Amino acid sequence: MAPPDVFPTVSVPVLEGQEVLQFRESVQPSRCPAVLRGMDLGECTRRWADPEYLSARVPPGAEAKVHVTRRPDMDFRLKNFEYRTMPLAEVFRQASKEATDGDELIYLRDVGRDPRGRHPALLESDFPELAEDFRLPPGLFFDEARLFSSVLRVSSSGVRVWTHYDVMDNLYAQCVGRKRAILWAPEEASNLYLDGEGKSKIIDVEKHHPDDFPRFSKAVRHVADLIPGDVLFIPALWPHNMKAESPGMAVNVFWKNLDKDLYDPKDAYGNRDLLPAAKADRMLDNVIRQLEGLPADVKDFYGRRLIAKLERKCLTSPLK
Ligand SMILES: O=C(O)CCC(=O)C(=O)O
Repeated sequence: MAPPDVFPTVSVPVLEGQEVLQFRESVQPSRCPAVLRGMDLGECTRRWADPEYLSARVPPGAEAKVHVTRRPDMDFRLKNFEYRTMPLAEVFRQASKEATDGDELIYLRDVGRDPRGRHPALLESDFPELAEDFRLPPGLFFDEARLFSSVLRVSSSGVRVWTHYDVMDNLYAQCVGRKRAILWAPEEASNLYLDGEGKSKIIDVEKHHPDDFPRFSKAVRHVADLIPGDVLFIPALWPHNMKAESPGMAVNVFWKNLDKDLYDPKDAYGNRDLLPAAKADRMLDNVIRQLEGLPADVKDFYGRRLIAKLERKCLTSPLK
């Protein structure tokens, strides 16, 4: 068997006890991920492992829209999954089963109760019966007035969520099961081949892709192995890829860590680019159009000059 592909890797620091209390003073300002271990998340860490408990808690007949796939590495472009509306009780039962190759796998990301998907998910209003079992110490991590969403996630073993970034700080609380999180610093952005929607084009992140994505191999990955009671701090703009190593449940909480006016008011998921960045991106399309009529070598020259200018004016460290 071929040896596994190896990437430059660092472990995400695991903080416990007093260190967790330093979140606002040192962890969040560092703009680096950290695992806050041994958090008291409420009854969820004990009760939610039991699908029968969960099924009995939610109202009879309650349904949810889930991703269903037979391929553990979900691919948002090839859409190797389907959206299916299922009874919640069945979601909990099916996701909790140990799956074998080719079985249907489930991934639920709560999208809120608004049928048009315009309102951010909130555990308290979307799943009030389950919200009683979950808590994060109020005020310890961020001012409550900055809360954006709290999202219930349910996952079959093996499901991997594609690499993407969000624009808000995020605490990912692992309630049941094990999860491996791979994160990349924002300065790796150009090595991750992000598309226009902030998702990486690379689905298989365990392999090198020398032909299609040559720069990917040098991107340094930060890895965290989460267990129940862990809370992973995912700073805004850190692309991340998450794999369920067992059936699992989590709640993740997004908050507006920057000036509220910077965020897109139509954003329901915490992943639309900040308004000035989205505007700059549209303006760049215009810049590109300006160069379009030029011969390829001339366009290449001016393209490189523009990149150098952006590097000089916008980056805090040189392009890697
Ligand atoms: O449920 C997962 O594993 C994905 C979580 C995630 O991508 C996020 O919190 O932004």
